[in-house]
This record gives sequence, C-alpha cells and structure tokens, in this order.
Amino acid sequence: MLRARHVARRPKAARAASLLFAALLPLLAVPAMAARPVENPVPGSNPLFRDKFTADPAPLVVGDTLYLYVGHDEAQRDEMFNMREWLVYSTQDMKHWVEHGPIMKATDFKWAKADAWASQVIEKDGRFWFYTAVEHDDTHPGKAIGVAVSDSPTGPFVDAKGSALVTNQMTPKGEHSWEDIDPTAFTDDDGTTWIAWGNRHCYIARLKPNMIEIDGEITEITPPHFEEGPWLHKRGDTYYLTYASLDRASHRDEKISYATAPSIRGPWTYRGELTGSGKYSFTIHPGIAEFKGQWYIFLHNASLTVGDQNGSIGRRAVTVEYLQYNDDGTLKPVVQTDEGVSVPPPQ
Ligand code: FUB
Repeated sequence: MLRARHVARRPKAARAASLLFAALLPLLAVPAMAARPVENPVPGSNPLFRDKFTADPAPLVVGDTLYLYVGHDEAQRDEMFNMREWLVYSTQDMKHWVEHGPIMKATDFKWAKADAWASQVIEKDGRFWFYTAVEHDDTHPGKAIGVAVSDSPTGPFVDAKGSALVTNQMTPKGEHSWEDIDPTAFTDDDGTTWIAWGNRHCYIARLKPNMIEIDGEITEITPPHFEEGPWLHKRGDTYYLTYASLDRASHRDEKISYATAPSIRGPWTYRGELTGSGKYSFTIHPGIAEFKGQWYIFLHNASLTVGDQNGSIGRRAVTVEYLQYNDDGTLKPVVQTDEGVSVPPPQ
C-alpha cells in the first residue's frame, strides 16, 4: 500500500518538478539584469548607447514600445570581432532608452560555439521569435542561423529548434564559411513569414507556420553590390530590401543600398545607395521600423570611445536617423548625423 501510494505520488511530484524546471529554465539561460535608464547627454543623439560597444541594430515595435536588439561588441585591442551575447534596449519616445541587458548568449545554442552576430526578432501569435547568426560547431562548419523564442520581448530567449535552421552546407554556392549570416524575418499580409539572409549571396525562403523550419526552396535574390545585412520591410504596396553594400573594386567601407519590389517574391529593382559609410567603420547594418507615425533607420558606426578603447571594426556604436520617403515610394538619402533624432526630422 505504502509502495502503491509512493508509486502513485511520484509522477505528480516529477511533473511538478519538471514544470518548475521548465518555468525556471529561461531564467537560468542568462543572468537577469535589472532594467536601467540609458544615460545620453543629449537624448536621441548619436551614438545611442555610450557605455559599451553595440552593433547590428534590429528594431521591433510592440504596442507603444520600440525594442532594439543589438550585438555586444567586446573586441579587445586588435581583435576583429568578439561577440558573445545579444542585448536589448527599449524606448517609448525615441529619446529616452532603457537597458534590459542580455537576452541570450551564442553558446545557449548548444550546437553553436561562438559569435553572437546579427539578428532580428519578430512577433507572431503572441510569441517573440529571434533569428540570428552564430558559428556552428564542427558538425556543420561555418556560420549558421539559429532560431530562439521567448514569451517576452526582453527575453530571455531559448533555442526553439535544438539545431540550426540554416547551415553553411544548405547554401553550397558561397565562396566562404560566413555566407549564412544576418537573418531578417518578415511576415507578409497573408500571414506567411519569410526569412532572408546572406553574405555576398542574398537568399530568401518561406518559414513554416511553426517558425522553426524552412518551407520549400531557398531562392537567391542577390541585388547589386550586396555584401550582407539584408532587412525586409513593407510600406504601402512596396516591399523594400535594404542591405550593406560594397564596391568590390575599391573595397572601401560598406554603405547601405536598397531595392524595391511589388511582391515579396520580387522582381527586385535596384534603387541605389541610401547612406554613406558609418564613421570609422568598415561595416554598417540597417534596421528599419515605423514607430508612432515616423519611420526610422538604425545603423552603426565606429565613432565611440569607451575608456581607453577606441572604435574599430569590432567596437561599434548603434545610431538612428529618420527614414523618409519620396512620393513615388523611393527613399530619401539618409545623412548620418551626431544629432540623430534629438532634433526634428528634416523638412
Ligand atoms: O557583427 C558581425 C557582422 O558584422 C554582422 O553579421 C555583419 O552584418 C557586420 O555588421
């Protein structure tokens, strides 16, 4: 009898323990940090965050709040990149920001070994889906794209799939191991979510409704001068593919260029350069959002100094500028400023 009762009670206790573990798991993934206000002597001016180096900005609007996901640049001295985690900030007025701390580490993907590179979070069915590039372990050498999920925009996020969504072996055209980076995710009006990504080659694919599997073919849509950092968005009937571009003849610093299309399936028309290079930075990376009736483009440069560390290829700083449209839907050139959005948009 005793034994029977013991046996009968065990599954309940085990279930409770496993529910508790599941509830605590996200809390264990990264140490929680108390949210704290960001100090900026001129709120809204560039760079936005000045006590640490940040890169690859990706905005997400949820209600009256804009969340900004960034990679944390921790390169020391001549190190090229040292990016171990992603951070998130939020604002309700584009001038005053709150720092929420890390949402995830690259190695929280058990199959990844390093490199918290560029990412984007989108909301679908009340959950937050985080697509990002990391370095895969030796089972699939090269960069890969992972997907993580959270019930809150400030995370923490946990691996949603347990394996990579895209590996270097799935796009064999690439000349190098970092072809599969910089995912951008976009949900079209019919509810279908698409993911685009790439370095040198730009790819696009549909996601299954479960958000963790590619649905069908991977298609190449590489626009002129494409280097990396694609960002998909839509305004009115026009689809925009904005990206970091490189003049390979001069191999000067990257700029932002863009293309437009009447459908997510293309055809894409090249529209030229949108910005110049980020100050002192080889890379630049676009993230675009409409917030409270105004469009913004987030970028990064390497103009920030923190302590005795100057900006460099692996020590960047996130910035923001207004994004404005011409009547025909093309984008007005974006000038990168120190004022950022601390001043009204250009007329
Ligand atoms: O931050 C690491 C890499 O540099 C990103 O994946 C690229 O977009 C470039 O910004």
